[in-house]
Amino acid sequence: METTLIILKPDSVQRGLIGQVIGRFEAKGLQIVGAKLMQIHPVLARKHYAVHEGKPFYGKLIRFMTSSPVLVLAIRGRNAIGISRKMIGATSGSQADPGTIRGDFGISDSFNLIHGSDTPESAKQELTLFFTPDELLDYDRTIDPWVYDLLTEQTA
Ligand code: 3AN
Repeated sequence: METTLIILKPDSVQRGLIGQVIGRFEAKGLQIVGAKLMQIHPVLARKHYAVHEGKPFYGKLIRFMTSSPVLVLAIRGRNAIGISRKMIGATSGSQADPGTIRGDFGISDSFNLIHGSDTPESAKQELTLFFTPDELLDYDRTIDPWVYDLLTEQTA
């Protein structure tokens, strides 16, 4: 099982898209193990996007991410990182394939609705930035045998 950090960015919240986006992750079978609506402080935004410091779009990116509340999610499942990246689509709304979140809901190349961690290492680091350990909840779901095809010897 992997846990990944998803941020529904200010444009998702302002455009009233958060319900539809969360619904896609739920419908896929991924489990929400953490969620909070928050206004990102510039210090946190700069830590989260440290790899982009110095790039031409960096200042605008920090202003965008701190301009209005975001919904931060921790999402868990088998291959959750790769699956959620595929569901999110290419960085630019104008290039993202139909069927992806960015491809279906966005046009802008910088206001691109959603962030998802891209590797297990970045997921671990980003989850630590946005959630305390007690904000990530371990709980069983009765649907999991149906989501993951968990037939046992007894039931097969
Ligand atoms: P992704 O979110 O697809 O992994 P990253 O991590 O390369 O994309 O970029 C982080 C964020 O920086 C993007 N979500 C986008 O908001 C912004 N960004 C990246 N590249 C550009 C660009 N060329 N012009 C404007 N904004 C960009």
